[in-house]
Amino acid sequence: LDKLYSFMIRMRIPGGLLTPEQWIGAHHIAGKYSTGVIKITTRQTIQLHGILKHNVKPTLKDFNLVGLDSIAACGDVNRNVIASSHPSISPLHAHIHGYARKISEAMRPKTRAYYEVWLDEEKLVETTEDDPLYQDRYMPRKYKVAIAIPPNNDIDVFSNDVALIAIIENEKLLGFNVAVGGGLGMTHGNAATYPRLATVIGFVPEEKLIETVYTIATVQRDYGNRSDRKLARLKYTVDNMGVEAFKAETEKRLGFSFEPAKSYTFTERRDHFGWEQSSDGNWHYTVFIENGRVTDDKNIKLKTALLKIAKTGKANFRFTTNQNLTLGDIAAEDKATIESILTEFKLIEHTDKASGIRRNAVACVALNTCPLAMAEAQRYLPTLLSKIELLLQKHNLLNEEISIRMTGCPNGCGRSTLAEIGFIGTSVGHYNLHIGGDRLGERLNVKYKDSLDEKAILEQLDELFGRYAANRINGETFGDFVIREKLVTS
Ligand code: SRM
Ligand code: SF4
Repeated sequence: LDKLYSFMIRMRIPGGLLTPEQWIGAHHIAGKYSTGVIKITTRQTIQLHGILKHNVKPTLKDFNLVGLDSIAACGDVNRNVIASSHPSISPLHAHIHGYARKISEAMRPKTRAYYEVWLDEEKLVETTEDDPLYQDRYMPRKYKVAIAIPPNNDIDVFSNDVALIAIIENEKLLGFNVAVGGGLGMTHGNAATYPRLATVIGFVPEEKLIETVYTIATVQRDYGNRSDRKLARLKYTVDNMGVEAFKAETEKRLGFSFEPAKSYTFTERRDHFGWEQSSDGNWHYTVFIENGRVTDDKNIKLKTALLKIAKTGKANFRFTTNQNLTLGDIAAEDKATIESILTEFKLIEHTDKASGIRRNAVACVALNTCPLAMAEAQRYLPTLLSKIELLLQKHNLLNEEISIRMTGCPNGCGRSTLAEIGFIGTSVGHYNLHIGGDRLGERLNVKYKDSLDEKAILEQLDELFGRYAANRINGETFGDFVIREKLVTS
Protein backbone atom coordinates (compact mmCIF):
# COMPACT_ATOMS: atom_id res chain seq x y z
CA LEU A 1 0.00 0.00 0.00
CA ASP A 2 1.40 3.39 -1.00
CA LYS A 3 1.31 6.43 1.31
CA LEU A 4 -1.56 8.87 0.77
CA TYR A 5 0.56 11.62 -0.79
CA SER A 6 -1.09 14.96 -1.36
CA PHE A 7 0.29 17.85 -3.39
CA MET A 8 0.06 21.60 -3.85
CA ILE A 9 -0.18 22.82 -7.44
CA ARG A 10 0.65 26.41 -8.33
CA MET A 11 -0.09 27.96 -11.70
CA ARG A 12 2.06 30.19 -13.89
CA ILE A 13 -0.02 33.32 -14.48
CA PRO A 14 2.28 36.18 -15.54
CA GLY A 15 0.90 39.47 -14.25
CA GLY A 16 -1.89 37.54 -12.53
CA LEU A 17 -4.52 37.97 -15.23
CA LEU A 18 -7.24 35.37 -15.93
CA THR A 19 -10.21 35.52 -18.24
CA PRO A 20 -13.62 34.74 -16.70
CA GLU A 21 -13.57 31.38 -18.52
CA GLN A 22 -10.24 30.52 -16.90
CA TRP A 23 -11.62 31.44 -13.47
CA ILE A 24 -14.61 29.17 -14.04
CA GLY A 25 -12.14 26.43 -14.96
CA ALA A 26 -10.07 27.01 -11.81
CA HIS A 27 -13.26 27.02 -9.69
CA HIS A 28 -14.34 23.60 -10.91
CA ILE A 29 -10.86 22.08 -10.86
CA ALA A 30 -10.43 23.23 -7.26
CA GLY A 31 -13.78 21.70 -6.33
CA LYS A 32 -13.09 18.43 -8.10
CA TYR A 33 -9.51 17.69 -7.05
CA SER A 34 -8.34 19.87 -4.14
CA THR A 35 -9.52 21.14 -0.76
CA GLY A 36 -11.71 23.48 -2.78
CA VAL A 37 -9.95 26.62 -1.56
CA ILE A 38 -8.37 28.74 -4.30
CA LYS A 39 -5.40 30.49 -2.73
CA ILE A 40 -4.27 33.76 -4.30
CA THR A 41 -0.55 34.00 -3.63
CA THR A 42 1.84 36.86 -3.01
CA ARG A 43 3.18 36.34 -6.57
CA GLN A 44 -0.12 37.09 -8.27
CA THR A 45 -1.08 33.55 -9.04
CA ILE A 46 -3.24 30.80 -7.57
CA GLN A 47 -2.46 27.49 -5.95
CA LEU A 48 -4.52 24.53 -4.85
CA HIS A 49 -3.76 22.26 -1.89
CA GLY A 50 -4.61 18.70 -1.01
CA ILE A 51 -4.39 17.17 -4.48
CA LEU A 52 -3.98 13.43 -4.10
CA LYS A 53 -1.23 11.82 -6.12
CA HIS A 54 -3.57 10.15 -8.58
CA ASN A 55 -5.30 13.49 -9.19
CA VAL A 56 -2.18 15.46 -10.12
CA LYS A 57 -2.32 14.51 -13.78
CA PRO A 58 -6.08 15.10 -14.20
CA THR A 59 -5.70 18.47 -12.47
CA LEU A 60 -2.93 19.59 -14.82
CA LYS A 61 -4.84 18.26 -17.83
CA ASP A 62 -7.96 20.19 -16.84
CA PHE A 63 -5.94 23.37 -16.31
CA ASN A 64 -4.41 22.85 -19.74
CA LEU A 65 -7.90 22.81 -21.26
CA VAL A 66 -8.39 26.39 -20.07
CA GLY A 67 -4.93 27.46 -21.27
CA LEU A 68 -3.15 27.38 -17.92
CA ASP A 69 0.04 25.58 -16.95
CA SER A 70 2.19 25.06 -13.90
CA ILE A 71 5.50 25.34 -15.76
CA ALA A 72 8.23 27.09 -13.74
CA ALA A 73 5.82 27.92 -10.93
CA CYS A 74 8.37 26.25 -8.63
CA GLY A 75 12.01 25.18 -8.97
CA ASP A 76 15.32 26.79 -9.93
CA VAL A 77 13.89 28.77 -12.80
CA ASN A 78 12.36 32.14 -13.53
CA ARG A 79 9.21 32.16 -11.39
CA ASN A 80 5.88 33.83 -12.02
CA VAL A 81 6.63 37.30 -13.36
CA ILE A 82 4.64 39.91 -11.47
CA ALA A 83 3.50 43.37 -12.54
CA SER A 84 1.60 46.30 -11.06
CA SER A 85 -1.91 45.03 -11.04
CA HIS A 86 -4.41 47.88 -11.31
CA PRO A 87 -5.27 49.09 -14.83
CA SER A 88 -6.12 52.59 -13.60
CA ILE A 89 -2.52 53.25 -12.64
CA SER A 90 -1.62 54.43 -16.14
CA PRO A 91 -3.05 54.56 -19.67
CA LEU A 92 0.04 52.48 -20.50
CA HIS A 93 -0.82 49.77 -17.98
CA ALA A 94 -1.88 47.13 -20.51
CA HIS A 95 1.23 47.67 -22.59
CA ILE A 96 3.65 47.54 -19.65
CA HIS A 97 1.78 44.70 -17.95
CA GLY A 98 2.15 42.73 -21.20
CA TYR A 99 5.88 42.49 -20.52
CA ALA A 100 5.14 40.09 -17.66
CA ARG A 101 3.98 37.53 -20.24
CA LYS A 102 6.80 38.36 -22.67
CA ILE A 103 9.48 37.92 -20.01
CA SER A 104 7.82 34.76 -18.74
CA GLU A 105 7.82 33.30 -22.27
CA ALA A 106 11.41 34.35 -22.99
CA MET A 107 12.63 32.63 -19.84
CA ARG A 108 10.36 29.60 -19.80
CA PRO A 109 12.27 26.31 -19.80
CA LYS A 110 12.26 24.90 -23.34
CA THR A 111 11.93 21.27 -22.32
CA ARG A 112 8.74 19.45 -23.42
CA ALA A 113 8.89 17.26 -20.29
CA TYR A 114 5.83 18.91 -18.72
CA TYR A 115 3.77 18.10 -21.78
CA GLU A 116 5.12 14.58 -22.06
CA VAL A 117 4.75 13.66 -18.38
CA TRP A 118 1.49 15.39 -17.50
CA LEU A 119 -0.34 15.90 -20.77
CA ASP A 120 0.64 12.68 -22.55
CA GLU A 121 2.33 14.46 -25.42
CA GLU A 122 4.09 11.96 -27.62
CA LYS A 123 7.85 11.98 -27.28
CA LEU A 124 9.03 12.65 -30.80
CA VAL A 125 12.80 12.44 -30.62
CA GLU A 126 15.24 10.82 -28.26
CA THR A 127 17.66 13.72 -28.01
CA THR A 128 18.78 16.20 -25.41
CA GLU A 129 16.68 19.34 -25.63
CA ASP A 130 18.50 22.56 -26.34
CA ASP A 131 17.81 25.31 -23.84
CA PRO A 132 20.13 28.31 -24.30
CA LEU A 133 19.23 29.85 -20.94
CA TYR A 134 19.01 26.91 -18.57
CA GLN A 135 21.34 24.65 -20.60
CA ASP A 136 22.11 21.49 -18.64
CA ARG A 137 21.97 23.07 -15.19
CA TYR A 138 19.04 25.47 -14.67
CA MET A 139 19.55 28.43 -12.31
CA PRO A 140 21.45 28.03 -9.04
CA ARG A 141 18.21 28.95 -7.25
CA LYS A 142 14.76 30.40 -7.82
CA TYR A 143 14.76 33.65 -9.79
CA LYS A 144 12.12 36.37 -9.64
CA VAL A 145 11.32 39.30 -11.92
CA ALA A 146 8.86 42.12 -11.21
CA ILE A 147 7.59 45.16 -13.10
CA ALA A 148 6.36 48.20 -11.19
CA ILE A 149 4.52 51.18 -12.60
CA PRO A 150 5.13 54.24 -10.40
CA PRO A 151 3.69 55.83 -8.38
CA ASN A 152 2.33 52.58 -6.90
CA ASN A 153 4.79 49.99 -5.62
CA ASP A 154 1.93 47.57 -4.92
CA ILE A 155 4.11 44.64 -5.94
CA ASP A 156 7.08 45.41 -3.65
CA VAL A 157 9.34 45.51 -6.67
CA PHE A 158 12.61 45.67 -4.69
CA SER A 159 12.06 42.25 -3.13
CA ASN A 160 12.76 40.61 -6.48
CA ASP A 161 16.00 39.34 -8.04
CA VAL A 162 15.32 41.68 -10.94
CA ALA A 163 13.18 44.74 -10.31
CA LEU A 164 11.98 46.75 -13.30
CA ILE A 165 10.53 50.21 -12.84
CA ALA A 166 8.62 51.63 -15.80
CA ILE A 167 9.70 55.14 -16.69
CA ILE A 168 6.90 57.15 -18.25
CA GLU A 169 7.34 60.71 -19.46
CA ASN A 170 4.59 62.76 -21.09
CA GLU A 171 2.44 59.62 -21.27
CA LYS A 172 5.10 57.79 -23.24
CA LEU A 173 6.99 54.73 -22.03
CA LEU A 174 10.71 55.50 -22.28
CA GLY A 175 11.93 52.24 -20.85
CA PHE A 176 12.77 50.75 -17.48
CA ASN A 177 15.11 51.34 -14.61
CA VAL A 178 16.70 48.00 -13.76
CA ALA A 179 17.52 46.91 -10.21
CA VAL A 180 19.16 43.65 -9.20
CA GLY A 181 19.67 41.56 -6.09
CA GLY A 182 16.40 41.71 -4.17
CA GLY A 183 15.26 38.79 -2.04
CA LEU A 184 13.77 38.43 1.41
CA GLY A 185 14.66 34.98 2.71
CA MET A 186 17.03 34.39 5.63
CA THR A 187 17.68 31.60 8.08
CA HIS A 188 17.37 32.07 11.84
CA GLY A 189 20.86 31.94 13.37
CA ASN A 190 22.73 32.08 10.06
CA ALA A 191 24.19 35.59 9.75
CA ALA A 192 25.46 34.88 6.24
CA THR A 193 21.84 34.99 5.05
CA TYR A 194 19.85 38.22 4.91
CA PRO A 195 16.98 40.00 3.22
CA ARG A 196 18.11 42.54 0.64
CA LEU A 197 16.43 45.15 -1.52
CA ALA A 198 17.38 45.29 -5.18
CA THR A 199 19.96 47.94 -6.17
CA VAL A 200 19.17 50.14 -9.16
CA ILE A 201 21.99 49.74 -11.73
CA GLY A 202 20.70 51.82 -14.61
CA PHE A 203 18.11 52.37 -17.30
CA VAL A 204 17.38 50.53 -20.55
CA PRO A 205 15.06 51.64 -23.35
CA GLU A 206 11.99 49.51 -23.89
CA GLU A 207 13.33 47.61 -26.91
CA LYS A 208 16.29 46.35 -24.88
CA LEU A 209 14.28 45.15 -21.91
CA ILE A 210 13.87 41.45 -22.66
CA GLU A 211 17.48 40.83 -23.66
CA THR A 212 18.63 42.73 -20.55
CA VAL A 213 16.54 40.64 -18.16
CA TYR A 214 17.60 37.47 -19.98
CA THR A 215 21.29 38.41 -19.89
CA ILE A 216 21.21 39.21 -16.16
CA ALA A 217 19.90 35.67 -15.70
CA THR A 218 22.86 34.25 -17.63
CA VAL A 219 25.27 36.06 -15.28
CA GLN A 220 23.50 34.59 -12.26
CA ARG A 221 23.43 31.19 -13.98
CA ASP A 222 27.21 31.27 -14.44
CA TYR A 223 28.33 33.10 -11.28
CA GLY A 224 25.72 32.03 -8.72
CA ASN A 225 26.75 29.82 -5.82
CA ARG A 226 26.04 26.17 -6.66
CA SER A 227 27.53 24.63 -3.55
CA ASP A 228 25.40 26.26 -0.84
CA ARG A 229 21.70 26.68 -1.62
CA LYS A 230 21.32 29.07 1.28
CA LEU A 231 23.67 31.49 -0.48
CA ALA A 232 22.65 30.86 -4.06
CA ARG A 233 20.17 33.66 -4.79
CA LEU A 234 21.19 36.51 -7.07
CA LYS A 235 21.44 38.89 -4.09
CA TYR A 236 24.49 36.98 -2.81
CA THR A 237 26.02 36.86 -6.29
CA VAL A 238 25.64 40.64 -6.57
CA ASP A 239 27.19 41.20 -3.13
CA ASN A 240 30.01 38.71 -3.74
CA MET A 241 30.95 40.17 -7.10
CA GLY A 242 30.16 43.77 -6.08
CA VAL A 243 27.41 45.74 -7.79
CA GLU A 244 29.78 47.41 -10.27
CA ALA A 245 31.45 44.15 -11.32
CA PHE A 246 28.06 42.48 -11.71
CA LYS A 247 26.87 45.37 -13.85
CA ALA A 248 30.08 45.33 -15.92
CA GLU A 249 29.77 41.59 -16.60
CA THR A 250 26.14 42.09 -17.67
CA GLU A 251 27.10 44.98 -19.97
CA LYS A 252 29.92 42.93 -21.48
CA ARG A 253 27.48 40.15 -22.37
CA LEU A 254 24.88 42.61 -23.62
CA GLY A 255 27.35 44.54 -25.76
CA PHE A 256 25.98 47.89 -24.56
CA SER A 257 26.00 49.93 -21.35
CA PHE A 258 23.13 50.80 -19.06
CA GLU A 259 22.12 54.44 -19.26
CA PRO A 260 22.04 56.33 -15.95
CA ALA A 261 18.90 55.51 -13.98
CA LYS A 262 16.04 57.93 -14.52
CA SER A 263 14.14 59.53 -11.69
CA TYR A 264 10.89 58.03 -10.44
CA THR A 265 8.80 58.32 -7.30
CA PHE A 266 6.70 55.80 -5.47
CA THR A 267 4.03 57.50 -3.40
CA GLU A 268 2.08 54.43 -2.32
CA ARG A 269 2.20 50.66 -1.98
CA ARG A 270 -1.32 49.35 -1.82
CA ASP A 271 -4.27 47.78 -3.53
CA HIS A 272 -7.01 50.16 -4.60
CA PHE A 273 -10.10 48.64 -3.01
CA GLY A 274 -13.59 49.30 -4.32
CA TRP A 275 -14.51 50.82 -7.67
CA GLU A 276 -12.05 52.72 -9.85
CA GLN A 277 -12.24 53.74 -13.46
CA SER A 278 -9.31 53.67 -15.86
CA SER A 279 -8.65 56.16 -18.63
CA ASP A 280 -10.22 53.82 -21.24
CA GLY A 281 -13.55 54.16 -19.45
CA ASN A 282 -13.55 50.63 -18.02
CA TRP A 283 -14.34 49.96 -14.37
CA HIS A 284 -12.48 47.80 -11.87
CA TYR A 285 -13.59 46.56 -8.45
CA THR A 286 -10.97 45.33 -5.98
CA VAL A 287 -12.32 42.85 -3.44
CA PHE A 288 -10.63 42.36 -0.10
CA ILE A 289 -9.77 38.66 0.29
CA GLU A 290 -8.27 37.89 3.66
CA ASN A 291 -4.94 36.14 3.01
CA GLY A 292 -6.04 35.31 -0.51
CA ARG A 293 -8.24 32.39 0.50
CA VAL A 294 -11.17 32.12 -1.90
CA THR A 295 -13.75 29.90 -0.27
CA ASP A 296 -17.32 29.95 1.01
CA ASP A 297 -17.64 30.21 4.78
CA LYS A 298 -20.41 30.98 7.23
CA ASN A 299 -19.91 34.74 6.87
CA ILE A 300 -19.46 35.14 3.16
CA LYS A 301 -20.01 33.06 0.02
CA LEU A 302 -17.00 34.49 -1.78
CA LYS A 303 -16.33 31.55 -4.07
CA THR A 304 -19.97 31.29 -5.16
CA ALA A 305 -20.09 35.05 -5.77
CA LEU A 306 -16.96 35.03 -7.91
CA LEU A 307 -18.28 32.12 -9.97
CA LYS A 308 -21.50 34.01 -10.62
CA ILE A 309 -19.48 37.07 -11.68
CA ALA A 310 -17.26 34.96 -13.94
CA LYS A 311 -20.34 33.42 -15.56
CA THR A 312 -21.50 36.87 -16.72
CA GLY A 313 -18.30 36.95 -18.81
CA LYS A 314 -18.10 40.67 -18.08
CA ALA A 315 -15.04 40.88 -15.78
CA ASN A 316 -11.46 39.70 -15.93
CA PHE A 317 -9.81 38.32 -12.81
CA ARG A 318 -6.67 40.24 -11.82
CA PHE A 319 -4.74 39.02 -8.79
CA THR A 320 -2.71 41.39 -6.67
CA THR A 321 0.51 40.47 -4.90
CA ASN A 322 -1.23 41.36 -1.65
CA GLN A 323 -3.49 38.34 -2.20
CA ASN A 324 -6.53 40.38 -3.25
CA LEU A 325 -8.57 40.30 -6.46
CA THR A 326 -9.52 43.03 -8.89
CA LEU A 327 -12.55 42.28 -11.02
CA GLY A 328 -11.26 44.20 -13.97
CA ASP A 329 -11.96 45.63 -17.37
CA ILE A 330 -15.70 45.98 -16.85
CA ALA A 331 -17.41 48.06 -19.53
CA ALA A 332 -19.42 51.00 -18.20
CA GLU A 333 -22.67 49.39 -19.34
CA ASP A 334 -21.85 46.19 -17.38
CA LYS A 335 -20.92 47.86 -14.11
CA ALA A 336 -24.45 47.64 -12.69
CA THR A 337 -24.62 43.88 -13.37
CA ILE A 338 -21.37 43.24 -11.50
CA GLU A 339 -22.31 45.62 -8.72
CA SER A 340 -25.61 43.82 -8.17
CA ILE A 341 -23.78 40.52 -7.65
CA LEU A 342 -21.22 42.17 -5.36
CA THR A 343 -24.11 43.60 -3.35
CA GLU A 344 -26.14 40.38 -3.35
CA PHE A 345 -23.19 38.49 -1.84
CA LYS A 346 -22.20 41.34 0.51
CA LEU A 347 -18.72 41.67 -1.01
CA ILE A 348 -18.91 45.46 -1.01
CA GLU A 349 -19.89 45.48 2.66
CA HIS A 350 -17.14 42.96 3.41
CA THR A 351 -14.52 45.06 1.61
CA ASP A 352 -15.65 48.38 3.08
CA LYS A 353 -15.94 47.28 6.66
CA ALA A 354 -12.46 45.76 6.98
CA SER A 355 -10.08 48.09 8.84
CA GLY A 356 -7.10 49.69 7.12
CA ILE A 357 -4.62 47.38 8.83
CA ARG A 358 -6.64 44.30 7.91
CA ARG A 359 -6.95 45.23 4.25
CA ASN A 360 -3.22 45.94 4.02
CA ALA A 361 -2.12 42.88 5.96
CA VAL A 362 -0.43 39.88 4.36
CA ALA A 363 0.21 36.44 5.82
CA CYS A 364 1.86 33.48 4.15
CA VAL A 365 0.34 30.00 4.08
CA ALA A 366 2.47 28.48 6.88
CA LEU A 367 0.85 25.71 8.96
CA ASN A 368 -0.66 23.28 8.26
CA THR A 369 0.55 22.72 4.70
CA CYS A 370 3.93 24.44 4.51
CA PRO A 371 6.70 22.02 5.46
CA LEU A 372 9.01 24.88 6.42
CA ALA A 373 6.63 26.63 8.81
CA MET A 374 7.71 27.10 12.41
CA ALA A 375 4.55 28.94 13.44
CA GLU A 376 1.07 29.83 12.20
CA ALA A 377 0.50 32.72 9.80
CA GLN A 378 -2.67 32.85 7.65
CA ARG A 379 -4.71 30.90 10.20
CA TYR A 380 -3.64 33.16 13.07
CA LEU A 381 -3.05 36.69 11.77
CA PRO A 382 -6.79 37.51 11.43
CA THR A 383 -7.29 36.80 15.16
CA LEU A 384 -4.21 38.74 16.16
CA LEU A 385 -5.32 41.67 14.01
CA SER A 386 -8.62 41.84 15.93
CA LYS A 387 -6.59 42.29 19.11
CA ILE A 388 -4.28 44.83 17.48
CA GLU A 389 -7.34 46.76 16.24
CA LEU A 390 -8.44 47.15 19.86
CA LEU A 391 -5.02 48.54 20.76
CA LEU A 392 -5.13 50.99 17.87
CA GLN A 393 -8.61 52.05 18.94
CA LYS A 394 -7.35 52.64 22.46
CA HIS A 395 -4.66 54.98 21.10
CA ASN A 396 -6.95 56.65 18.56
CA LEU A 397 -4.99 55.19 15.67
CA LEU A 398 -7.57 52.95 14.02
CA ASN A 399 -7.53 55.02 10.84
CA GLU A 400 -3.79 54.49 10.43
CA GLU A 401 -3.11 52.02 7.63
CA ILE A 402 -0.01 50.53 9.25
CA SER A 403 1.30 47.62 7.20
CA ILE A 404 1.41 44.41 9.21
CA ARG A 405 2.64 41.13 7.79
CA MET A 406 3.28 37.69 9.23
CA THR A 407 5.27 34.71 8.04
CA GLY A 408 5.57 31.33 9.69
CA CYS A 409 9.34 31.30 9.16
CA PRO A 410 12.08 33.67 7.95
CA ASN A 411 11.73 32.75 4.27
CA GLY A 412 9.58 35.82 3.83
CA CYS A 413 6.81 34.53 1.54
CA GLY A 414 4.43 37.14 2.97
CA ARG A 415 7.16 39.81 2.58
CA SER A 416 7.19 40.33 6.36
CA THR A 417 10.57 42.09 6.36
CA LEU A 418 9.09 44.87 4.22
CA ALA A 419 6.24 45.70 6.60
CA GLU A 420 6.07 48.45 9.18
CA ILE A 421 5.34 45.66 11.65
CA GLY A 422 6.59 42.21 10.72
CA PHE A 423 6.03 38.98 12.63
CA ILE A 424 8.41 36.17 11.79
CA GLY A 425 7.70 32.76 13.27
CA THR A 426 10.34 31.13 15.45
CA SER A 427 8.34 28.28 17.04
CA VAL A 428 4.67 27.47 17.49
CA GLY A 429 3.04 30.54 19.09
CA HIS A 430 6.24 32.64 18.96
CA TYR A 431 7.39 35.38 16.60
CA ASN A 432 10.26 37.78 16.23
CA LEU A 433 8.86 41.30 16.15
CA HIS A 434 10.33 43.48 13.41
CA ILE A 435 9.54 47.19 13.08
CA GLY A 436 10.63 50.15 10.97
CA GLY A 437 9.81 49.24 7.39
CA ASP A 438 8.46 52.18 5.41
CA ARG A 439 5.07 52.32 3.71
CA LEU A 440 6.49 52.30 0.18
CA GLY A 441 8.56 49.14 0.18
CA GLU A 442 11.86 51.03 0.02
CA ARG A 443 13.20 50.18 3.49
CA LEU A 444 13.48 46.83 5.25
CA ASN A 445 12.38 46.56 8.86
CA VAL A 446 14.67 45.52 11.71
CA LYS A 447 14.30 42.94 14.44
CA TYR A 448 13.13 44.66 17.64
CA LYS A 449 12.32 41.73 19.95
CA ASP A 450 12.98 37.99 19.88
CA SER A 451 10.45 35.17 19.97
CA LEU A 452 7.43 36.82 21.61
CA ASP A 453 4.22 35.04 22.47
CA GLU A 454 0.87 36.75 21.92
CA LYS A 455 0.76 38.38 25.35
CA ALA A 456 4.23 39.86 24.89
CA ILE A 457 3.43 40.99 21.32
CA LEU A 458 0.38 42.90 22.51
CA GLU A 459 2.29 44.45 25.43
CA GLN A 460 5.05 45.62 23.10
CA LEU A 461 2.62 47.03 20.55
CA ASP A 462 0.56 48.76 23.27
CA GLU A 463 3.68 50.56 24.41
CA LEU A 464 4.85 51.38 20.88
CA PHE A 465 1.42 52.65 19.78
CA GLY A 466 1.24 54.81 22.92
CA ARG A 467 4.57 56.43 22.08
CA TYR A 468 3.58 56.82 18.45
CA ALA A 469 0.25 58.49 19.27
CA ALA A 470 1.89 60.89 21.71
CA ASN A 471 5.06 61.81 19.84
CA ARG A 472 4.58 61.39 16.14
CA ILE A 473 5.06 64.37 13.91
CA ASN A 474 2.05 65.18 11.75
CA GLY A 475 1.39 62.53 9.13
CA GLU A 476 4.43 60.47 10.10
CA THR A 477 3.94 56.77 9.51
CA PHE A 478 4.54 54.24 12.27
CA GLY A 479 7.53 52.83 10.42
CA ASP A 480 9.15 56.25 10.00
CA PHE A 481 8.39 57.13 13.63
CA VAL A 482 10.23 54.15 15.12
CA ILE A 483 13.25 54.91 12.94
CA ARG A 484 13.28 58.62 13.89
CA GLU A 485 12.94 57.68 17.56
CA LYS A 486 15.85 55.25 17.06
CA LEU A 487 13.87 52.35 18.49
CA VAL A 488 15.66 50.37 15.81
CA THR A 489 18.44 51.40 13.45
CA SER A 490 17.98 50.67 9.77
FE1 SRM B 1 7.58 31.17 -0.76
C1 SRM B 1 9.26 28.31 -0.09
C2 SRM B 1 4.66 29.63 -0.25
C3 SRM B 1 6.03 33.76 -2.18
C4 SRM B 1 10.40 33.04 -0.32
N1 SRM B 1 7.05 29.27 -0.31
C5 SRM B 1 7.90 28.22 -0.12
C6 SRM B 1 7.12 26.91 -0.03
C7 SRM B 1 7.02 26.32 -1.41
C8 SRM B 1 7.65 25.90 0.98
C9 SRM B 1 8.58 24.84 0.44
O1 SRM B 1 9.62 25.17 -0.12
O2 SRM B 1 8.24 23.67 0.63
C10 SRM B 1 5.76 27.45 0.47
C11 SRM B 1 4.54 26.59 0.16
C12 SRM B 1 3.54 26.74 1.26
C13 SRM B 1 2.26 26.06 0.99
O3 SRM B 1 1.88 25.15 1.77
O4 SRM B 1 1.57 26.43 0.04
C14 SRM B 1 5.79 28.86 -0.08
N2 SRM B 1 5.71 31.56 -1.24
C15 SRM B 1 4.62 30.85 -0.87
C16 SRM B 1 3.33 31.58 -1.18
C17 SRM B 1 2.19 30.66 -1.57
C18 SRM B 1 2.96 32.46 0.03
C19 SRM B 1 1.56 32.97 0.07
O5 SRM B 1 0.91 32.73 1.10
O6 SRM B 1 1.11 33.64 -0.86
C20 SRM B 1 3.85 32.50 -2.30
C21 SRM B 1 3.75 31.84 -3.64
C22 SRM B 1 4.51 32.54 -4.67
C23 SRM B 1 4.16 32.17 -6.08
O7 SRM B 1 2.97 32.27 -6.41
O8 SRM B 1 5.06 31.86 -6.84
C24 SRM B 1 5.31 32.65 -1.90
N3 SRM B 1 8.14 33.05 -1.25
C25 SRM B 1 7.32 34.01 -1.73
C26 SRM B 1 7.95 35.29 -1.65
C27 SRM B 1 7.33 36.63 -2.05
C28 SRM B 1 7.52 36.93 -3.49
O9 SRM B 1 7.99 36.11 -4.27
O10 SRM B 1 7.16 38.05 -3.86
C29 SRM B 1 9.20 35.09 -1.08
C30 SRM B 1 10.21 36.20 -0.69
C31 SRM B 1 10.94 36.76 -1.83
C32 SRM B 1 12.14 35.93 -2.16
O11 SRM B 1 12.00 34.97 -2.92
O12 SRM B 1 13.21 36.21 -1.64
C33 SRM B 1 9.31 33.67 -0.85
N4 SRM B 1 9.51 30.74 -0.33
C34 SRM B 1 10.51 31.67 -0.14
C35 SRM B 1 11.69 30.98 0.30
C36 SRM B 1 13.05 31.65 0.61
C37 SRM B 1 13.85 31.77 -0.62
C38 SRM B 1 15.21 32.35 -0.42
O13 SRM B 1 15.98 32.32 -1.37
O14 SRM B 1 15.56 32.83 0.62
C39 SRM B 1 11.37 29.61 0.37
C40 SRM B 1 12.28 28.45 0.77
C41 SRM B 1 13.19 27.99 -0.30
O15 SRM B 1 13.12 28.43 -1.45
O16 SRM B 1 14.03 27.18 0.03
C42 SRM B 1 9.98 29.50 -0.02
FE1 SF4 C 1 6.18 28.50 4.57
FE2 SF4 C 1 7.97 30.12 5.64
FE3 SF4 C 1 7.00 30.64 3.22
FE4 SF4 C 1 5.46 30.95 5.31
S1 SF4 C 1 7.35 32.10 4.92
S2 SF4 C 1 4.89 29.88 3.42
S3 SF4 C 1 6.14 29.35 6.66
S4 SF4 C 1 8.24 28.89 3.74
